[in-house]
Parts: sequence; C-alpha cells; structure tokens
Amino acid sequence: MDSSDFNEQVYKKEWQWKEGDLTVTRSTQWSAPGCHCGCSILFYTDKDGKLVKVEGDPQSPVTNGRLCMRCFALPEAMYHKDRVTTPLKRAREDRGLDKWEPITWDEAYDLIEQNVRQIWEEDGNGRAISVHGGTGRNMMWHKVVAAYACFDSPNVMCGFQSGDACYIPRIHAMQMLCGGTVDADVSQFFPDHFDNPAYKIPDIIVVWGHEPFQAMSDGFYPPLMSDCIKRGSKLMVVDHRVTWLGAKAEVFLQPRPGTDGALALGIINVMIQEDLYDHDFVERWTYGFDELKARAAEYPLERVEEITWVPAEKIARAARFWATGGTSALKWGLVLDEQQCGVGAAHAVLAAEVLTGSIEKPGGTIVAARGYHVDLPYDIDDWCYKIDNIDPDLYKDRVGFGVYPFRSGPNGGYASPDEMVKCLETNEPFQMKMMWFQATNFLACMADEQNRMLKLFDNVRFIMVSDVYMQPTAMAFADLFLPAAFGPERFGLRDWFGPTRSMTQACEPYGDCRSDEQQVFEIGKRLHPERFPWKDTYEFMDFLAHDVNTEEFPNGKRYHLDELREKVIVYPERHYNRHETGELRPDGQPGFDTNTGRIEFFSTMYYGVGLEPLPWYEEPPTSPVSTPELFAEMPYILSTGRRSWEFFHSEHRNLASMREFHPDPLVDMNSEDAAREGIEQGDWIWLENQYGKAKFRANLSDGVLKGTLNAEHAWWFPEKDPNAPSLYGVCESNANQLTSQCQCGPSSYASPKKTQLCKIYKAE
Ligand SMILES: Nc1nc2c(c(=O)[nH]1)N[C@H]1C(S)=C(S)[C@@H](COP(=O)(O)OP(=O)(O)OC[C@H]3O[C@@H](n4cnc5c(=O)[nH]c(N)nc54)[C@H](O)[C@@H]3O)O[C@H]1N2
Ligand SMILES: Nc1nc2c(c(=O)[nH]1)N[C@H]1C(S)=C(S)[C@@H](COP(=O)(O)OP(=O)(O)OC[C@H]3O[C@@H](n4cnc5c(=O)[nH]c(N)nc54)[C@H](O)[C@@H]3O)O[C@H]1N2
Ligand code: SF4
Ligand SMILES: [Mo]
Repeated sequence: MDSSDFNEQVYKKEWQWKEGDLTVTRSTQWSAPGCHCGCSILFYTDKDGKLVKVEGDPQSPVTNGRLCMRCFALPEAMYHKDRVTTPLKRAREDRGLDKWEPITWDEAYDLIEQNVRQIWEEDGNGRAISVHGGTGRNMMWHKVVAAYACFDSPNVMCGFQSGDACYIPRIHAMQMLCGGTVDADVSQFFPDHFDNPAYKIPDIIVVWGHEPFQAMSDGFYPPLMSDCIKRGSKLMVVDHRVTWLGAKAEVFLQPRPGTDGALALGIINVMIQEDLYDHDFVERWTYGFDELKARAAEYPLERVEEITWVPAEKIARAARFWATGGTSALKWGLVLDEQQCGVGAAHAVLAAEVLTGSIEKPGGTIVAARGYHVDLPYDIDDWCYKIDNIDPDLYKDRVGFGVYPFRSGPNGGYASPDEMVKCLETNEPFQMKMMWFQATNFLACMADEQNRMLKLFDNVRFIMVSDVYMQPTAMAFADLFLPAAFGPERFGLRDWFGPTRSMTQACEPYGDCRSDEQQVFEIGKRLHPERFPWKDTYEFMDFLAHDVNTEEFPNGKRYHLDELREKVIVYPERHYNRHETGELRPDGQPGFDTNTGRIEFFSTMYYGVGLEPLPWYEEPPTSPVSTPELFAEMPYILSTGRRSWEFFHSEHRNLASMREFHPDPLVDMNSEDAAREGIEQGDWIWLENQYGKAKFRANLSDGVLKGTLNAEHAWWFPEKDPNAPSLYGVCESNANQLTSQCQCGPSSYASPKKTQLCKIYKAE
C-alpha cells in the first residue's frame, strides 16, 4: 500500500465531527504551551468554542492515543486566571513594577510603529532592533520574518542562548560529517511502521546524554522508540545519572559531566585499534579516516579513564558492543551542546556511529531532516531575501558578523547571543534600541548569569514581550506586553524529522489574544505593506508553508494548510541507502551533501574557515583539571537542567496540577555525598559559585555519579511577589544563578551550561 492510501485508510474519519454537544477536532498540539513533540490530539470544544477536554488520538499512527500530563492540562492552562487577555503597556520608569495599563491592539501597534520609524530615521535601517524567540515553538518561522521583513534588521536569534547551545552545535557536527541532520530510525518515516517490509528495528539504540521520554525532543519518535525497545532493541546509555533507560541498558557509562568528547574519542580508538569498524563503509563513503585514527590515538584507555572517571574496561566493552552488536541508531541529547567543546564532542560521538556503518540503514541513523521540507524557512534567513526589496547587505549588520566565520555570510543564520550581551554592555558595534522577545522567559531560563542579565537592558529604549502569561522577564524589562494564543487557538504545521503534521485551530482565542503569526503579520502590514500582500494571517501562513521554498527536493510535494488540516499527518516517500541512489544531494549524484560527497571525519567545511576539522576534546573552562584552585573551594561538578515530566522549561509552574506532583525545585545528588554533608532527602540546600547562588531541595540517589550534581533549571514562583527585586522569586532557586555567559566554543557554538563548579551547604 502506498503512503497516500495509508493516510486515507487511517484517517478515514473526518478531521472534525460532533459528539453530543461537543465538537471534536483532530489535530496535533504545539505551542503554547511549549513542547518539541507535537503529538496527535483530539480537542473537544463546546458550543461557545471553549476547550472542554482533550484526548490522545487513538488513530494516530505514531502515538496511538498516548498523551502526557502536560497536554492533558491544556484546558487548565488556557483558562487560567494568570492568562493575559489584552495588550498591556507600562511607563519606562516603572520597569520591574506591576503597574500595567491595558490598551487596544491598535494602540499597541501605534507604539511599535512610532519606535520603529524613529529608529529607521536615526540609523537608516533597523539593525538596532532585535527579535528573540524561544525554543521550538510555532513562532520560530515568524521571528525571522519579523526581523527582516517587518523591521529591516538581521538581528534575530534564539532567545539569549549562549553559544546557541540547543541543537545548533549538534547541527554543525551533523553538517560537517553527513551534510545534513541525522536521527535514529525508529520507523518514524513509515505510516505502517513495524509492518513496513523495508523497516527493521535497531539492534542497538545508543542514548547519549539524553532522556527521550521526558524530553520528547527533536523528533516525533519516543513512543516508537519504546516500541522498538519492547521488540528487542538493546540499549547503550551514557549519562552521569542512572536514568530509567540507563537502568535497562546493556551498557551504561557514567562519565564526569563535560567529558563526553574524550569518552567518544576513547571509544573510537578502541574501535579502530581492535579493528571493529565497518571497513567497507569507511572506505567507500568516508573522508579523513587516517586523520581520525591519529586523533583518536591520542586517547588511549588509561588517559580516557583519567579524564572521564569511567573505568577503562567499561569503555572498551562499550566500543565492542557498539561496533559489533549490529545496526545502531544514535539518539543524543542537549548535553553535547551544553559543554564548551560541544561541537567537538558531538563530532566524536557521531564519528563513532559512522564507524559502525549504520548510516542510512533500516533501523540505523538516517539523514532525516524534514518530511517535506515545508518549514525550511524556519530558522534560516536566506529565503527572506526573496521578499521584495530587503537590502541584500543587511547581513553585515548582524551582531557577531566579522567575529565568527559562520555568522559572517549572507546566509549566516542567527546573530550571536553572546555578542549581543557584549553589545548591550558596551554599545559596540552599535547601540541596541528596541527588542522583541517572543515566547522566551530568558531571565528564568535561557540566559545565564542572571545577575549580569538583570543590568543589561537599561539603555534599550523599547522592549516588548509576547507571551501567554505575565512572567519574570516581561515583568523585569518590558514596556509593552502582547498576549499570545495557545496551540488550539491557532493553526500551523510541524515538520521536524518525521511526517508533516497539521495544527488546526479548534477554539476562538481567549479574550483579545492574538497568535504570534497574526502579530507579525499585522505589524508587517503597518510597516511594510508591500511585503505583506496577503489578505489575512491564514493566507500569509499558507504562503510560508507552501510557496516560500522554491528549491526542488525529492519529496518536493508541498501542501496547502487546508489540505493538511484534513489529512492531519502526511508521510513523505522514504527509502534507505539514499547516499547510493543520489537522493541526498541536490545535484543527484551519489554520496552525502558535503564538499567531498563523503562523510567527513575531517571536515573540509571547518578546515576552510580555519576551525578545528577533527573531533576534539578540551577540559571545561572550570573543572577539577582546568581550575584546581577553584575546585578546592567548589568541590561539586554541576550539570543543570535535566527535564521533568511536569514542566517545559519555565512553563507550567502556575498550574496546580503540575505543582501537586512537583512543588519544589530539585537538585539530584549522590546519597554518600549527602551523608557526608549531613544532608537528608528533601532538605533545602544552597548551591553557590562565582556567579551566584540558588536554593533547591536535595533529591538523593545512589545513581548519581559521586561528586556531581544535577539542578533543575528555569524555576520561578508565579505565586510570589511580581515586583522587583522579587520578580516572582526568579533568582531564588534558578540554576542560571550558577551558569556563565560568553564562554561559547571557538566557532561561537556550544556553552558550558552543564559543566559548572559549585559548593553546597544546608539552607536554614
Ligand atoms: N518535559 C520537558 N521536555 C523538554 C524540555 C523541558 O524543559 N521539559 N525541554 C526541551 C528542550 S528545548 C530540549 S533541548 C530537550 C533536552 O532534553 P535532553 O536532550 O534529554 O537533555 P537534558 O534533559 O538536559 O539531559 C539529558 C540527560 O543528560 C544527563 N547529563 C547531564 N550532564 C551530562 C554530561 O555532561 N554528560 C552526559 N553524558 N550526560 C549528562 C542528564 O542526567 C540527563 O539524564 O528537552 C526538550 N523537552
Ligand atoms: N541551566 C539551564 N538552563 C537552560 C537549559 C538547561 O538545560 N540548563 N536548557 C536550555 C534550552 S535547551 C533551551 S531551548 C532554553 C529554552 O528557553 P525558552 O525557549 O526561552 O523557554 P522559556 O524561558 O520557558 O520561555 C518560554 C515562554 O514562552 C511562552 N510561550 C509558550 N508558547 C508560546 C507561544 O506559542 N507564543 C508565545 N508568544 N509565547 C509562548 C511561555 O509561556 C514562556 O513564558 O532554555 C535553556 N536554559
Ligand atoms: S510530548 Fe506530551 S506535552 Fe508534548 S505534545 Fe506530546 S503529549 Fe503533549
Ligand atoms: Mo533546547
């Protein structure tokens, strides 16, 4: 059966129907609230268009009715008393104080227009206006449009994420090696999954620095991954804590946080020295093996044991298991972005996977970007130049231009958050005058060194925040607050690493809330009507979904939004071994989409711009080895931000249902360490280092590597005083009291969020 037949059969039921008094809308859920997954969902709405309840979609080929607690809480979240329902403004001198005045959208847009036009007049373009978006949310497309097409500014970036340390470092490693993003093949590209004759489950799933079920990130796969495990895939897990999957793993490695690069190089060395790697694949499809071999030889087992604290024989066993256990699928996590040498570490981990010969095999690691490439415009700025009369030299005003090679070309992607911090501190290369934060509560979550952040914005004359609730970042800095719509109140689509899914509007927006898309569209209409010719937001979205990407891809079919709405999920046609058939390169030649057409252990792309072309390891900027004096004073290695079921980053703290399960911020620590410090389960303890201090409840376990801690991130307390200096208690228990800005890796990507030092003591 071909995939379109399958779609018809599975989705023979309508996308919308009646059940008694209720209307049921079949859709997928994504943002707000945030989550990376976009699971299949049924929205039940009453006659007034109000969301009454949600259910998992039993007919979904991926989730089969499964849904997690955060989605079940959608009605609670949407009609919560904290929801802001109209635009709010505040006098500049009242920043930090809960003194807001409700205004109309027209008044809000007037304010925006006045500020933008004044800046254009002063500077000749909009470079002094920046747009910052949070992670993986619906509005990721629109922040680029907002910067380039509304404001004439190239300064768009991911929140204030130092080193763009979420996925971008791994993307670099994947581009260097494979010429495109790769993912574990757990059957996500086939509508009939395990029944598809071409598919075979992975023999081994390697889970490196990742908790797939809590995170559900970067794909639409965890339910399928658990199905693979039930069907017999074996696990190798690398984590400094024994996780749920770690406890089920055949091989479990527990490295000192931030030493993953050395560990992977040690594993590569064993694979090569013991001749365990796939010779045929390496000879035919890779470039730079000899250089890789020489680099790995610098990491003999004894040295790697010393660096990583993992016993040498365990490392050797892992290498043998990974290389000889059959086809392996690599599923890695944020850890490889949130250490300073993240790009080098990710390069090493992926190189080890390549040595097993599992790339593009069924159940292996497949080159797997977007199903239909429909959301190419997502986070790339080059397509924006296709919009009429945008200055082709605009990119030269990107913050970070000329400082880092990959930020210096016309297609150089985002501005640098670290350079933006410096720019705000020094007014160099120019003064920022206006900022728009969309879907990011960075003071609580994305930005490090909270105490430095708090002083950063005094010179910025106009700051606006779009969010669904009032939150600490808006309370601290905003002059204008724009209330956004929830997932069920907007439409869109989702296309990461798997089938393309539609998101259908099931409810009327609450109060006077408007979707992010509508905000961008309406602001654009005012500032540059010639660039926004569409009748309404729906047409504008349809253009972004359907028309923007004019490049031809093998799966080039693109859908209109209303076609998608009815199909809900559509699958591209998918084959394996596409490096042999020429499907991975735009020129149709066999090979991978790299300069050499091969998987590059030695990256010609990095070499070409003077950056390290091979996988590499370096000690974290602060560690027992790099700063022994500091370590004597601060004897714990602190990783931050392992995920929990109840919260997505700083979200969900105001929901009673979530706080009932998870009332307080936790720090995971080893039981023996705790006993030595006189700390018991549930005690409040302070974590303190050179940047600040924060208070958590101790969560004890024998499974945490001794000498290491893992503190939850993004905590604030919606129940506490909104006014400064409290700002909803955002500095009391926040991991980013203890993390550092402006310590990104040499390419400007990756940062040491997961490798700090601290001391601990009991709180009164
Ligand atoms: N519920 C929920 N889901 C989320 C999010 C959320 O906030 N809440 N956030 C989303 C986002 S944006 C992202 S990027 C993903 C991130 O999700 P993941 O990629 O899973 O990353 P983390 O949860 O930070 O860490 C994963 C594991 O790495 C371990 N670890 C910590 N330090 C190290 C180290 O140095 N080396 C190794 N090998 N392991 C280490 C931790 O113990 C943890 O078990 O989750 C996404 N999904
Ligand atoms: N210490 C430490 N810090 C971390 C991490 C860590 O592991 N450790 N993880 C980092 C990572 S990987 C990431 S990606 C960042 C995430 O950082 P962000 O993506 O900035 O996440 P939040 O700060 O929670 O901000 C999201 C805000 O957007 C609102 N929101 C949700 N959906 C929408 C929407 O559709 N539209 C609008 N307008 N608003 C919406 C929410 O209410 C919330 O206030 O955090 C980083 N911070
Ligand atoms: S992972 Fe959970 S919160 Fe995220 S979309 Fe799926 S069910 Fe919803
Ligand atoms: Mo992230």
